[in-house]
Amino acid sequence: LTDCLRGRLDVSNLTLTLAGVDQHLSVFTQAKRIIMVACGTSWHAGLIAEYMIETICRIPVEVEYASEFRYRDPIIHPGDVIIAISQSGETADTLVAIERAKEQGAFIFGVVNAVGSSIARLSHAGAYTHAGPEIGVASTKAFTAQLTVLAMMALKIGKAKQSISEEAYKHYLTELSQIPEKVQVILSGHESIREVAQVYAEANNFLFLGRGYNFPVALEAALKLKEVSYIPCSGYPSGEVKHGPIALVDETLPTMFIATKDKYYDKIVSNIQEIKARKGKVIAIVNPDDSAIRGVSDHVMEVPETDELLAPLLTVIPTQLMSYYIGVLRGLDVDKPRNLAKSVTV
Ligand code: F1P
Repeated sequence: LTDCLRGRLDVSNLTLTLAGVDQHLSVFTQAKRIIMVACGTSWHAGLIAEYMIETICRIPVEVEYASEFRYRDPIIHPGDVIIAISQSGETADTLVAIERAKEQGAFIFGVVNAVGSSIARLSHAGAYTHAGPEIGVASTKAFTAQLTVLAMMALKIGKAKQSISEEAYKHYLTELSQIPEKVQVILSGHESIREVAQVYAEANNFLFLGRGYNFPVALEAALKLKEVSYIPCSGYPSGEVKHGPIALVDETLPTMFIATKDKYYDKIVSNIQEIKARKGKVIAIVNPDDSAIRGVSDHVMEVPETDELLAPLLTVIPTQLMSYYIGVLRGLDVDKPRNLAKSVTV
């Protein structure tokens, strides 16, 4: 996990990375359906990719936990495209799930970090994420690398399908090329994230909320904190909070809102007010020019502005750093959390 501080996104690698998409472009443009299959952090990347691909390519996407998919009897049509996402490339659940789908005629595309791994070899084609080795068990820079590759895939397919305009395509590319320096800005502000972590290091519970592209980031933030601090925590879409989780809120519960500017901004402000009205503590991830959310939150963490489709690449980083600092402050080995393995091969 300490790799998070050293990790960089190398957008320049993507021409090489996406050769597998170029070679099979018609498979993607003609796909009636894409199914993401993955576990853990990689599954969260799949959820964000669902939003990206449906927005840019207008292809229906389903996102399946491989650990369920392999044990049920899913309907696979020949011509379905399965995107298997895995850092290690060795996760047994994902491997078995794609074996089954392949037998039924699906086209398998692996988005994998480990070169030559089992999932890469079983796939018809793929894109390596080139994140470098993850030192810690909990996945961090692999996640941002997966998102980058999946965003580039969506753009390539959308351009070929003409489901986005040339202007929108260029806009996303420009935004993407600026992500590495924006990541750097967030990393250099890590001291203020540590200060917030210090306030909540002894918390007994944590809630993470987000809407749209930031909803899967809330899920990933909850998973990361759970993995490295053992604090029970959960992530939900912000709009779900009134359907149950609000019962947890009192003055001891910290709630983190992933609340960068998007079309749901006003809704998020009222979600925060609902938590504050029940005396909950609120930490919000916001853009620098934000004022409304800043005014109703106990703490804010800033991330530079980008298009909402790419926001997860930035908003996840303060959540990773907060988990890291809370784990360290609790005296835990954040690189080797108890009961977890880097590759779950059974
Ligand atoms: C999936 C995963 C990781 C998690 C942990 C256990 O691995 O759930 O997301 O951090 O290491 O495995 P992978 O298929 O992406 O290698």
